[in-house]
Amino acid sequence: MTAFASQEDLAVAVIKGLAMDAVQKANSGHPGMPMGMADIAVTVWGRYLKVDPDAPAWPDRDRFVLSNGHGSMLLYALLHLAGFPVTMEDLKNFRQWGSHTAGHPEIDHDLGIEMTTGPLGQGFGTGVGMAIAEEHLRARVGKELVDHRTFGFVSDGDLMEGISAESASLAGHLQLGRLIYYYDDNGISIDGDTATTFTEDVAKRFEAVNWHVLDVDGHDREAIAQATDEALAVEDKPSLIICHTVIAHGAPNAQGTAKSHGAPLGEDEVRATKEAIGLPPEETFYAPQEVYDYFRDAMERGRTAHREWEARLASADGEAKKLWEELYNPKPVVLEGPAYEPGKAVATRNVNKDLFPEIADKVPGFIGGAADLVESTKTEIDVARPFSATNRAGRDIKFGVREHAMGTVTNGIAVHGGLRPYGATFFVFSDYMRPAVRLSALMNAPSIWVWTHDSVFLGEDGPTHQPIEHLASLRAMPNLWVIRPADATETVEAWEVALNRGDGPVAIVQTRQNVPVLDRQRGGVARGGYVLRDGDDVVLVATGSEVHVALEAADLLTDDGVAARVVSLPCWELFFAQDEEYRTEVLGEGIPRVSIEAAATFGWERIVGLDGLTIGIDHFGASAPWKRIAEEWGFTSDDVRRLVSELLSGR
Ligand SMILES: Cc1ncc(C[n+]2csc(CCOP(=O)(O)OP(=O)(O)O)c2C)c(N)n1
Ligand SMILES: [Mg+2]
Repeated sequence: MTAFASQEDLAVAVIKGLAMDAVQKANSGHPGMPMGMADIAVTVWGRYLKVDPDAPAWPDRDRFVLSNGHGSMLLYALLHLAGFPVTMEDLKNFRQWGSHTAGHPEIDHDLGIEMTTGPLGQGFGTGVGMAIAEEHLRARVGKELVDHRTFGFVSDGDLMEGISAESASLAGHLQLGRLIYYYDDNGISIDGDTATTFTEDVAKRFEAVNWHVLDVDGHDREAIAQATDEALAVEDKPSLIICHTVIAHGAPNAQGTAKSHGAPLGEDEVRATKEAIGLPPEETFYAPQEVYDYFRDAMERGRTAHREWEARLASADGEAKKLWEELYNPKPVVLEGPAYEPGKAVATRNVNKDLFPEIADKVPGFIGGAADLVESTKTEIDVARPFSATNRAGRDIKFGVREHAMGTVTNGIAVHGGLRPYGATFFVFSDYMRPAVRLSALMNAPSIWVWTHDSVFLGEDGPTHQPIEHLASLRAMPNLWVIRPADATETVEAWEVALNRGDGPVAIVQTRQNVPVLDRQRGGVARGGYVLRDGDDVVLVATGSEVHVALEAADLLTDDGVAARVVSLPCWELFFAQDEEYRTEVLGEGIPRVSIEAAATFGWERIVGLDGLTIGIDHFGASAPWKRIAEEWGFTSDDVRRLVSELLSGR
């Protein structure tokens, strides 16, 4: 075996070997990126990154985001060699059923896997969220306990995706100086040379949005280290280190080719590469003791930092310690809410404004903002003093008109830990956030999505602004709780549910228009649905503003001798999670069911059955005052009364 000039050279070669072998064994995966970024990775992990393999989730660790997550074998190799709980067996089971080493690394803080993507560009934005979380916590708690950086790897694909443009613009504006990204500028993406698709001047683009941009040979570790030192010294701008690299670096025939992006190199090329880079060609998964020793020494930096941090936490002054405890060991949240008079007209979005002072007080980690619609979403903590370059302690984040970034940044804050973030906009624009919402659900991230202007009843803004299929499509997303409260008090409960969910996202969907406050007991939202008014001839199941239509219709139906039950069903996911007894108690047995929701009827047959009646809107909206829309499309109590009578007489 060729002697390596340095331990770093050995580490780079071993990582390349592990990536090649794991992909070869799985007969699937991406060897090109891990080989092309191995020099950068060894520099960052070996010389800078502050993490503790014995305590992967230590809150003050540096964050390492792999936005080009297709290069997952790079991360798994690093985690394994550095002593995180990723075993050699895991590497050998790359991409196999039940292994820790999925094709794309999903979040797993116990293994040292930070949020990584997946859908290109999401990691970029999530890292921005992590950097915001760090700045904010450092301002609130103090740098004795919060003093870490966010490092990320990004690729051509990440930078081509629009979400990175939004996130970069926000990061530059907010002067997130503790964020450092390494751009794998290898000129290759799946379909070939990026000269055919991506010829913009990346350096100029990032400079234009207030980033500190550096340019290095991505295989020159001294140059990478020097650029990192410079990036660390610049505190008022995020840094992008453009690293010129060769994909599949070291593979005699495969390097520099698009083929090496996402397919095994082939036995012959793997052997030839091992020979070329000084690894024993006949060995697979080669990792000599020296390479573990090298990483163990490097990880000592993080272990020591962690020990010192524990000592500082133990001796922290009362105030900082107390806040730390509240942030990291939150107690269940009980919300009182304003005393809303039954019958009073209150748009459910308006509850946000009334309730936020109480939430902000009881949940010190509560932070978030809207995408330039705070006037409409009413999501305000202290908007006059937002989070900014000069006010890191601000708890209102002005996302600007950047819904994609708001989604991914909110996730970054959520998975950073310590904070309870929300992002708010019009419900129809949830489409612009959907990839991030899906990731929040997939990652069990407790992001709170606040979506106002929830139906055609937003009125005059017209069909482009009126959600139709959104409720159905979001209800179809696993692990997302979608709550559409019927009135102000249900909205208070919805917030309580959201703030107490630690293991996944909750969406709160709110009306623009006023709705009367229901005369009812608190409780019910947490069970997903409940009986508002009893009756045994027919069950009217509604959500949000249509609950009131159902109640009025039920009153009218008494004149026809029909006893209609009204069920408010603000959250399907929570309702389906109840035991059968409760569900039957609410929906009754053998009683005809009618659903009323001003949205696509898709899915309601799950509640009302195929012989039930679904009252909804299966076409796009219209621009008009909302009462007129309700009349035109059958959402008045008279309409419902008529339809229910027809249903019952047809039986
Ligand atoms: C949103 C999204 N679109 C498409 C893909 C599929 N995909 C994976 S990697 C990639 C591009 C690869 O080019 P680059 O980012 O430069 O990575 P490299 O080949 O240099 O490692 C694409 C299109 C994806 N993961 N996410
Ligand atoms: Mg590339």
